Amino acid sequence: MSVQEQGRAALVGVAAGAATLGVAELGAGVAVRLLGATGTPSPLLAVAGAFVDRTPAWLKDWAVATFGTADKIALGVGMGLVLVVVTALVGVLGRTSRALAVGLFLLVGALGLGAVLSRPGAMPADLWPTLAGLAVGTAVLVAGLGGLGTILEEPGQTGPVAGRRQVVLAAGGVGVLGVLGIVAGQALTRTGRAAGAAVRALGLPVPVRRVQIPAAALASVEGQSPFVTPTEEFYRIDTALWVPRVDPATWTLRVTGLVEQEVEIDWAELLEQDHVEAIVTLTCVSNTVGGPLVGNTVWTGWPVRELLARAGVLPEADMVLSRSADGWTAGTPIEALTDDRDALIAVAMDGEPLPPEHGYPVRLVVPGLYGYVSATKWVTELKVTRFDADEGYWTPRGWAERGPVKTASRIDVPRSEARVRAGEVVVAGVAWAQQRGVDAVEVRVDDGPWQQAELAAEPSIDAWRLWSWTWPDAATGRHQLTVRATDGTGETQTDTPAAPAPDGASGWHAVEVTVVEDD
Ligand SMILES: Nc1nc2c(c(=O)[nH]1)N[C@H]1C(S)=C(S)[C@@H](COP(=O)(O)O)O[C@H]1N2
Ligand SMILES: [Mo]
Repeated sequence: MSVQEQGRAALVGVAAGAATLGVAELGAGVAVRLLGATGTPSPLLAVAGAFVDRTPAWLKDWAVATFGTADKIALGVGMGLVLVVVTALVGVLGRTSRALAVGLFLLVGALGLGAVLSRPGAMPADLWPTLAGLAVGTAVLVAGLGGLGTILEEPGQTGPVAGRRQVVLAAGGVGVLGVLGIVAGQALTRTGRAAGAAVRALGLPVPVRRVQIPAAALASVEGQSPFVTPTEEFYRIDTALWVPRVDPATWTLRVTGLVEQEVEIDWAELLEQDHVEAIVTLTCVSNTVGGPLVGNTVWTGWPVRELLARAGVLPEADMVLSRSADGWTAGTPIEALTDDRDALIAVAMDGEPLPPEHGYPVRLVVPGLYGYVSATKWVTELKVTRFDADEGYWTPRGWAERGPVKTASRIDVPRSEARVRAGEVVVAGVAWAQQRGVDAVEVRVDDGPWQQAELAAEPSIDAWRLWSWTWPDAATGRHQLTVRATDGTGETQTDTPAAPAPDGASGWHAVEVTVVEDD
């Protein structure tokens, strides 16, 4: 088989794949938008979701480290490449055996169907878009291979043949249509899943306790993180490939498990409770030393302990497994939700309803714990249970059962690899030790002595603390600046480096700068 023939056959395979997904994704968009599908009828999103769920910790770390919050885009590109290669192979195989090609094609389709069925909230009806896609795709494959095959069987053929060119053109056209279908279907699905402005206009509770942020807590240095992270810049981490659309009108939160009585509240009831404001810094366990997966804001919510008290927690319970609308779970030690810290059933951040990607309409925020064991977005259930009976989503995937936040500090300015002018150089950043507070921050130039940084006010031990230090006499050349914090219990951050897995990174943040002549 010539390279050219192989190329044509590969094109037919890819066109069949594109046709399948074009029909399936368009159908999925219709299923989500018009038919109220609760699962994941999109085979692309279902396969991606199933893949993410099975991602080992090291791969997740690598993906976050390499692509940051673009990890989902990277996953999409990767899946696209794999699909092109596999369908091209199907096409080439079809030149030898049409039956084998169709068999392999349907096998890949079956994986998609399995993925759709495995997603949270899946119903058999979620399968029809993929089935319809497979029917169309198989027809394209058989017709395309047939077209090429007939031509091949004509004896003594040499130059270009009109029929063959027609097959190639048709396959190309089908491929383009398929890609358009995929794009349109995904757009339908995703916008359908994001909470619209209409449902967001439902109003917020008036907190019975407000926080005051003193001016002395705010940033004083340009380039330093603002004390309150703007919501649109707040990091986002979750396993959701589309943002779950949760309608407050039908949302409820149930307390189940080891309780005296099960309790369920709806949105209207939640808004009637006594909400409070709390400044809490949220951190991801995947954050590397000096990394960006941390943000601070004012949360508004109803204390979790009050809801748990209504249900009556049984004495043997030691964990709450919170579950989100998309099936994700976190296992939180019961004491973190029942002691007097501001563990909230939160409905607002920075005075606004939660954006869809941060958990609209309701999420948990628990000071002192990494997000993966506490900060369930789109929360719908609190199952009171035991660590020896249940585990949160990330625990069987290589992350620790418990995730208290480690004391950390970060240099925001100067940035790593910055060029700064000799003389006075302002060094500034943030430090956090939720539940313990930050008592000191020190900065060191190269191997010099530790110098005390100036600390901004600390309106809450659960919020990060801004700090700055003026390097009085920066001399030309390359230098390293290192920071370390001491928490409210007097313990200084360890310099022993640790990777994020299994329970959070440790080590001191350092940046390299080049000091240039002052002119
Ligand atoms: N439903 C759901 N909630 C979730 C997660 C998730 O994957 N699904 N990830 C958690 C993790 S690991 C973190 S760090 C925080 C991040 O919250 P944010 O995206 O609002 O910053 O959400 C937590 N809540
Ligand atoms: Mo996280």
